[in-house]
Amino acid sequence: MNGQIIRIISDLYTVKIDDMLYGCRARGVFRNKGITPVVGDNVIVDTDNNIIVKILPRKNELKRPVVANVDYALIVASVKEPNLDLILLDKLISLVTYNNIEPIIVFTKLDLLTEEELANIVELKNYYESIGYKVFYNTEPACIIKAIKEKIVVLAGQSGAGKSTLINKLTDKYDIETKEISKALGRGKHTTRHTELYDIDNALVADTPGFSALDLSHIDKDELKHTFIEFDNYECKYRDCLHNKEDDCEVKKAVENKKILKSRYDNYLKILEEIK
Ligand SMILES: Nc1nc2c(ncn2[C@@H]2O[C@H](COP(=O)(O)OP(=O)(O)O)[C@@H](O)[C@H]2O)c(=O)[nH]1
Ligand SMILES: [Mg+2]
Ligand SMILES: [Zn+2]
Repeated sequence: MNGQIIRIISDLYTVKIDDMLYGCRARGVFRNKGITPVVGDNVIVDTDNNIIVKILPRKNELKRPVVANVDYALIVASVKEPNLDLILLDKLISLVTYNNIEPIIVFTKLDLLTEEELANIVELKNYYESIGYKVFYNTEPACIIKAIKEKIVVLAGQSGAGKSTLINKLTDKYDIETKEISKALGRGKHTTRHTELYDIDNALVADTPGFSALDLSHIDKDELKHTFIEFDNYECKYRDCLHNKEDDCEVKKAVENKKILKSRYDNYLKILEEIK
């Protein structure tokens, strides 16, 4: 039968099959081949003997924490303290998209904004939603819980953005340590020391995934443009157009016509320059 590994304690694997949990061992053959089943793996289980007999191909795999088949990344972006960092946001969106993970944007600390600043955030939210992303505020935990139900989720975002606070808003099961942000630096201290998977309404959520290095260098410049999903709506004169110096670039025209958000395009060019 088909199931998914949701917990591993030493060599005991908890596999969820339909809505039942099975305590399983893994077949010795995996060890010989150097394959280790990880949380998130879709597996085939011999339910007569409670043995995992096969690991199905992974759509992605994170090294820290070790988890496979991540569905969503909750990209937590504070709008103040630390200030909204749109290039970081767009980088994270690209990075997770490249890894076959769907981004969900969560803005935090809206309570620290003036009304005028708030209007800008609403506009940004509308834009990211218009290109197909789910966008929430951290003040709507019920909507976030609904969106991630039964999925494997990682949290990403700057230190001090409010990731641990968000988990505490989503569930009262854990009470994760959060820290005052350092006023001197205007940014958070590193408060998350260890990684763990939190079970939130049957969603598995990992704090601090291995994206902190923000290494986009393995992304090819021809692949980067497809991670800016709205660019794919335009057909340029040249099929290999990088939307940079080429003429008859429909993406550049769309930026001029305000169909594409200027900051998205500027951030694309910056990232393109970084990976070249
Ligand atoms: N005013 C305000 N403060 C917040 C909000 N979310 C988090 N914080 C504060 O920001 C600081 C850093 O939050 P934390 O969850 O530890 O950030 P992490 O490093 O991303 O896990 C803490 O002092 C939190 O209390 C929010 O929505 N509004
Ligand atoms: Mg934290
Ligand atoms: Zn183009």
